[in-house]
Amino acid sequence: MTHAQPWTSAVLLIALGAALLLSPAPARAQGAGSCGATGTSGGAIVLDGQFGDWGGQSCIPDPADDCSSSRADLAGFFFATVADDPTAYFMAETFGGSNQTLSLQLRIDTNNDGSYSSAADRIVVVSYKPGKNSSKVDIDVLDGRGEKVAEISRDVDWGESQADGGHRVEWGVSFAQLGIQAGQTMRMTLDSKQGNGGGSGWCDSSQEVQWSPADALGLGLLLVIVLGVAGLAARMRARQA
Ligand SMILES: [Ca+2]
Ligand SMILES: [Ca+2]
Ligand SMILES: [Ca+2]
Repeated sequence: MTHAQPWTSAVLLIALGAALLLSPAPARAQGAGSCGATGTSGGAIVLDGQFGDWGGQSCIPDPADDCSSSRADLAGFFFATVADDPTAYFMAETFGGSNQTLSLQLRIDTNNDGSYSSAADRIVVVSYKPGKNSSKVDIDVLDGRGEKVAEISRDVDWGESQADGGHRVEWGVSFAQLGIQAGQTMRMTLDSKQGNGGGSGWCDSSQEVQWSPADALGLGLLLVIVLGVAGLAARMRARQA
């Protein structure tokens, strides 16, 4: 019964290829640099107002003194994905810690066509108010025309308290809320200003970056693919027998 052997080899080859394709790989970013580790690179990003999880993640450093408000003067814009988690994570750091509200808008050209203003594009609006020992962070997602897509948070403690410096905030947006598939290339820019939001008067902006967030599809899907291929091989063998 030698005719079964090529199928066995084919299944093994396809399974190996799938394993290689699906193995965790860092999301690609063009133009990203290092802003200096804020901790040890540990894999998972946890939205908890603690920032050690951002060490070693991709980052766009931003110069000092390019905005009249040190509170809104961006120092770094970080972004990351985590294996098996279809979420894009972000973190902003400013030079001046403060009890003042920091407003941010993350503009995302999701379809990478050079325009940020279509229904496919997204604007993530962040309001970060440090309290004495905690913080209040509100996050909303709009489309590129300003129509609301999702409310992500109200009054969550995802920023540094005044006691901890009051100059870093983290958040996450699911791929579904962004309207993207894993691995899709998009462009993005982060704008900042002191005080409450609104669509104008931004003080500082990060350099534009191109990013392909990927969640490195997990073992579950790999197993489904391998079982599917094995099932097909078995049916073909049965047909040939
Ligand atoms: Ca964290
Ligand atoms: Ca700056
Ligand atoms: Ca666009």
